Amino acid sequence: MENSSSTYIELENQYGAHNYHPLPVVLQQGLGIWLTDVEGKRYLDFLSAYSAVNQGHCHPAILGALTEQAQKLTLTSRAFHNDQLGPYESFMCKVFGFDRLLPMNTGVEGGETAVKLARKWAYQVKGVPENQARILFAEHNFWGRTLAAVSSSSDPDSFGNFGPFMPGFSLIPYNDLSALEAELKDPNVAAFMVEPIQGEAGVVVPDEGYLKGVRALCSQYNVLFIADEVQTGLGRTGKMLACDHEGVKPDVLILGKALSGGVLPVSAVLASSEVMNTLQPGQHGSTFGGNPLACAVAKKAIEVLLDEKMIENAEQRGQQFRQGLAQMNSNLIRVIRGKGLLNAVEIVPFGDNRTAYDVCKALMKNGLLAKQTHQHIIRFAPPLVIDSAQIEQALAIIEQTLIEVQKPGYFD
Ligand code: IF1
Repeated sequence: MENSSSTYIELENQYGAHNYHPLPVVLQQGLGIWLTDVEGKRYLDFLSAYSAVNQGHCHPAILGALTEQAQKLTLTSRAFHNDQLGPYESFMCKVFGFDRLLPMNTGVEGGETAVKLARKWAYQVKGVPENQARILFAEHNFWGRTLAAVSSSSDPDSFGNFGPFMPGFSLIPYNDLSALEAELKDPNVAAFMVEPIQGEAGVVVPDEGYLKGVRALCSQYNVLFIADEVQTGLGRTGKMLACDHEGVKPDVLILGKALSGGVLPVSAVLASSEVMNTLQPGQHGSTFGGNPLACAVAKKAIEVLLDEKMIENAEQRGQQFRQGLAQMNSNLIRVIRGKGLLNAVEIVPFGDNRTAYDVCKALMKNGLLAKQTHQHIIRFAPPLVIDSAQIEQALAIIEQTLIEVQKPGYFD
């Protein structure tokens, strides 16, 4: 007899760090937009592993690239060349329009790399005095869990009791160009690192024109515009990059998550030669960065995104999803926002202070997996391969669930 969900959960409780509070579901299989738990129950995945599975779970072509390369060569370290890295770098630079790419593994390593590049560029190109370089971040940003990342966080859950923090980091309000310009007047500012849409903050979409304004101000004050597209990139918002909605090109682009289709950790930083060549051999890197397996998988993950028109589908399905939510006229839905298939709903507190987590548990019971971010916001982000009928199926589950949770005795 297969172990039950509770058996697996108990093992994690007993032997694992408690650094997460997952929904009580134990998944065993994934294909496309579908996940199956150990009891054989199927779910629509509306989290996509925080946008790491844009191409759908276990995409056959991506798995094909993985298994083919895995039989040949997985890792050489960068002490030697391999036959996958150069073609991958060339492909990526052409797709995204940059001179050079630095391969890393996790998204936060991409962020760390971008920050180090910005400091190097500040000292060696802009002429900022040594150890005086400043980097600006937006309040409510999220770019990972390293000490540098949490040093730029405004969320006590992220930085609490992890001090002392990285010096030279400053926070400014998101979506506020005058606050940005006020800081940019300081000639020691090296860069402004920002998410084109803030994911963890609750899918916060800035005003139309904000990104254009960031681009113009960073150019005017000779400051690097670093776009963290780890979550918003690779088709998630209905364009290849969220920056594309305003036609702006950052100086440094950070990619991760769906860069591998959720198959293994792959991240990348793309920039001009002026920025990238501030790094000389031996000044940055990683054991697995640029490994042949990751390069083969990432190249295929981008190819399927393009060949299967997933980006266009994200735009169409996202509009359908937001319209469907609006037509529900549910008294629990306060706000609907998002672009493409990165959407969020703010839930009005109900019952005896029931929150988004309670709604997510109820959605799980009805066969849809989503996750709250902060107390009253639910993020809905299915794989970009979802079709129109499946969007309707998801909307029906959401509508039914929002009615059920308000029935007397539902939570008894
Ligand atoms: C967790 C959040 C999302 C990211 C952006 C960089 C990274 C992330 C915009 C770092 C990672 C993940 C981390 C994961 C949960 C998830 C998350 F809830 F934490 F905030 F998506 F919103 N830039 N986000 O969203 O990439 O190093 O993780 O590969 O830490 O719980 P990573």
